[in-house]
Amino acid sequence: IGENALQALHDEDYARPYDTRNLTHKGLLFTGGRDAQSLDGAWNFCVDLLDTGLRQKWFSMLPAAPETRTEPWDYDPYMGETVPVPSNWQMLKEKWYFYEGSAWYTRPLDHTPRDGRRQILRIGAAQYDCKVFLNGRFLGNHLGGSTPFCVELTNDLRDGRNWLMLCVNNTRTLDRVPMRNTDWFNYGGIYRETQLFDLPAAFISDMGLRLGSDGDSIVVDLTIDGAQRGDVQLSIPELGLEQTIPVTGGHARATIPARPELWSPDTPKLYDVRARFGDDTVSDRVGFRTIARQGTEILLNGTPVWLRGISVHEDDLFLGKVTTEDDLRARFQHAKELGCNFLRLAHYPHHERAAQLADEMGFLLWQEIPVYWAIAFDNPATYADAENQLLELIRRDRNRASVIIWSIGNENPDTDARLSFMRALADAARRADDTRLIAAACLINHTRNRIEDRLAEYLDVIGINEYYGWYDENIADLIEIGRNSAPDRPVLISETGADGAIGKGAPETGLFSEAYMTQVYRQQIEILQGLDYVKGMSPWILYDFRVERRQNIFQNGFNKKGLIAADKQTKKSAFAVLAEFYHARARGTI
Ligand code: GCB
Repeated sequence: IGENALQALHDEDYARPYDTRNLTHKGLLFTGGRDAQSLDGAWNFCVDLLDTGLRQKWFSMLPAAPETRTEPWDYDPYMGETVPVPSNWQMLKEKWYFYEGSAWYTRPLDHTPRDGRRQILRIGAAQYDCKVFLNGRFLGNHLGGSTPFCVELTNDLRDGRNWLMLCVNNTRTLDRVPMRNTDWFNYGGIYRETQLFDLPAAFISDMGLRLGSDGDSIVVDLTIDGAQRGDVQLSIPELGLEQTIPVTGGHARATIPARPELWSPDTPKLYDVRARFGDDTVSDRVGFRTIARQGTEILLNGTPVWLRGISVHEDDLFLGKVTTEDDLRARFQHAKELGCNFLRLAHYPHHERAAQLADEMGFLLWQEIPVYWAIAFDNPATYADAENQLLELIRRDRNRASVIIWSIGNENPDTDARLSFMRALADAARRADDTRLIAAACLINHTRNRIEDRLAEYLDVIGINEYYGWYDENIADLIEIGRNSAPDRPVLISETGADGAIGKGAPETGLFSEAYMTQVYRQQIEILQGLDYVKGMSPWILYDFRVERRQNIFQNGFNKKGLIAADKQTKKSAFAVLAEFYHARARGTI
């Protein structure tokens, strides 16, 4: 038995050396408008339930013809089965459907070095822990299954053929964010785009733009990687704006007088923005608007807005969590048909294209991190992971006018540990971005029948998930809660709904019937529209979605609260009920 293999058999702490070099928001590259080499396509693949790969160091095995190898091997990264990237392995083979553990992805990278160029790898998302190896060297690991991360390859790339290996692990644990128990499917793998950026020695690594607080200016904020000084040329042609912004200490900031037309769902006006530093150019399409809360109102560009919303997951019958342009467009189209001006992207950061399309099509968005139910609120490592996911999301999407709310959690038990954890998250979000509202799905005190959550005072919008008529059978309690509560800030009904099975074997009446679901919608709408502090709703949910924990004969592995079935086509009757309400609200007739 070889030395590596022998050591591996006795090494209980096999994973520790690979957890120390974290890839975080600090290294996340601004990619707007940049060309990149796509690394999508076929990657060599192997599931690795026992983590043999880390123990035996598969990543350090050099490519060689089998007949020339001198030691036996349990896996050869350079030959064998391939899978497409992006994908979720559960959707590729039935035997991988419930697989949780590590999996290895390997592909060649051919490289010709050029003086002064830098190479940055970007992974759109990998669920959940992703360790990156290049030519046998460990370059870092990323935690969090829904945000992008970058790793610089420059100093480890060789002339000619290189080998990139990613070890992706989707094991549910108590200290992760989310933890072991969720109501959505634990898809694993590299399920968003992978890219390689070839950049000059100094480049723009971040660019943020927003409307100045006076409304008469645009505030620009740039970070340069690889140079302390120089000039950035910023232009917004449609505003006739051309500005030189000096860089000091690697940063460039400016407040530029300008009066852009304001973005809103009715007028989703976007401006092309371009920034150049030396040989490096980035661009973005940016809308400018204000969002604020005043008492129980939410003000968009100074005017009260009522959020006609719907919640959505990232889930597809055939693709799992892989998002396509067509699917996103169809989703927004359904939201338009419903009469929505708002979507809640639950319960984790969705594909970045979602917010870009929402900018273009005119939707307001709630974006969220998976601080879901009872995660390990007293564990500092769990906090670091949650905060990193939040800051990565903010960094990725802070130029998106559609995003008005960062949500920091969902239905978390009201403990002291949770309160300090989530207060810290709210502070971190505000420090990173003071131009948006902070929310969370908060709690109802069911004994006193009123909205009551110590977290509320640290939020701008109180999200309430309530299932009166479903989990809480007595719908009359909702009327009492409405009466007993007097929140000093806006409440958004971030969830409500009922399962409605359709098709063969579905019940005609009672729980899980379409008729019952429709009745719940009617009752909810009637009660909620009478509450003046309720400033919107995003019922649960647009489409039925896959989940391990729901296995009764009507669910069969799916949550059936969708207004549309999992085929994303067949509408249930509650769809028309909500649409009628939203269209009437939009017309101002109720
Ligand atoms: C909730 C959760 C959501 C679930 C939903 C349900 O409160 O926030 O993730 O899927 O209820 O259907 O039970």
